[in-house]
Amino acid sequence: VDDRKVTVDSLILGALRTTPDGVSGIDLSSKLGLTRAAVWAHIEELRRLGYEISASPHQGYRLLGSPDRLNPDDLMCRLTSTRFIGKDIRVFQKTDSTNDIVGQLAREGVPEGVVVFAESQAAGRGRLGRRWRSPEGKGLWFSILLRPEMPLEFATQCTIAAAVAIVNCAETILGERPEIKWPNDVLFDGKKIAGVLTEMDAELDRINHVVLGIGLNVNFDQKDFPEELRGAASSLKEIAGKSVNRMDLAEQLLAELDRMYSRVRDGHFTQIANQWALDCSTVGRFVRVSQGDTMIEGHAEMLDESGALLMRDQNGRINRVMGGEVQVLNSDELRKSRNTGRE
Ligand code: BT5
Repeated sequence: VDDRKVTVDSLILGALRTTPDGVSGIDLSSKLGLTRAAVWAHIEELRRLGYEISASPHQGYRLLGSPDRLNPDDLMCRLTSTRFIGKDIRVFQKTDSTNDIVGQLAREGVPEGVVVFAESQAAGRGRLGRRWRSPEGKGLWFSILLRPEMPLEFATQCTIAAAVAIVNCAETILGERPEIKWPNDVLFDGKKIAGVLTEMDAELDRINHVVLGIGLNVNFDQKDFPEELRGAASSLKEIAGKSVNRMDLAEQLLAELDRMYSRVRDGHFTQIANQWALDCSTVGRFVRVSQGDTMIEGHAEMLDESGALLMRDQNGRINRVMGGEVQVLNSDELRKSRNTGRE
């Protein structure tokens, strides 16, 4: 039994996409159990949404072009074989934060895998109350509801899995792998192109749900970034030198997130952790991690099985770090830090 939320528009778009040479009105109406007039009405509705669909007596309906707008029905018809993610997809034109919407859905008991996109967010959030800039049409701003049956410390695995999925997907477009800055930043040439915000609701030792929020910069030019991000942020378009189709990207990214999350669920996090370690610019460096008022310095050794960063301090002790702000130390800072340690 498949519990996907499939609509008529989704079935029509699916038929148009699988038969690019055209599908007849009769075929569509018998397949969907609708009158030909009803099929026509749906086609008209899709056209109003910006889908370019030709209709001719010979070739029937043909899909000639799609708009640069996220469409849940279109995404649903493309993602037919995911295991967990994307069986229910919703798109908002504008919202405060997709993480809040998914959090709300989670409390209402919606099953895992629901994905909420927004074309723009008025109050997109980063960690620690920071802002995430999410202007209309420039990126993929979305959140996914997960309900992993795992102890709460494993929520970090979801964040790590998401970061690796973003890097895998970006590589297919850029031909090169971006780097990961622990735990949640994806950078290219030192500029941030994506971030992950993981929020969870848990009891003592059980995760109720995880909201995985992802922001990926797609079609920004440098001038589209607000002043404070210029030079510090980049986008796939800037790096690739051409616009990227957001719907194709969303399809690929959700499929990749589903593959990575399936590994987490199946207990194969180690595979992801190994890939992560290769991509991560934090591992193998001397770093400073700040968590509020406390600060830990040391050599970032590796991830443990729950996704925490293992750091060796000057005395050789291993510290397990679950979150915080990482800064890679340069040689000056390193010398200073060693001297302070000796006092
Ligand atoms: C993150 O936080 O990187 C997590 C971002 C998650 C955003 C998604 S969008 C969908 C979902 N709904 C939400 O409300 N959030 C999630 P953090 O590591 O705290 O980084 C935040 C910092 O990144 C900011 O302080 C800025 O310096 C920078 N920043 C803000 N917007 C950016 C952008 N579009 N591109 C690159 N950097 C940005």
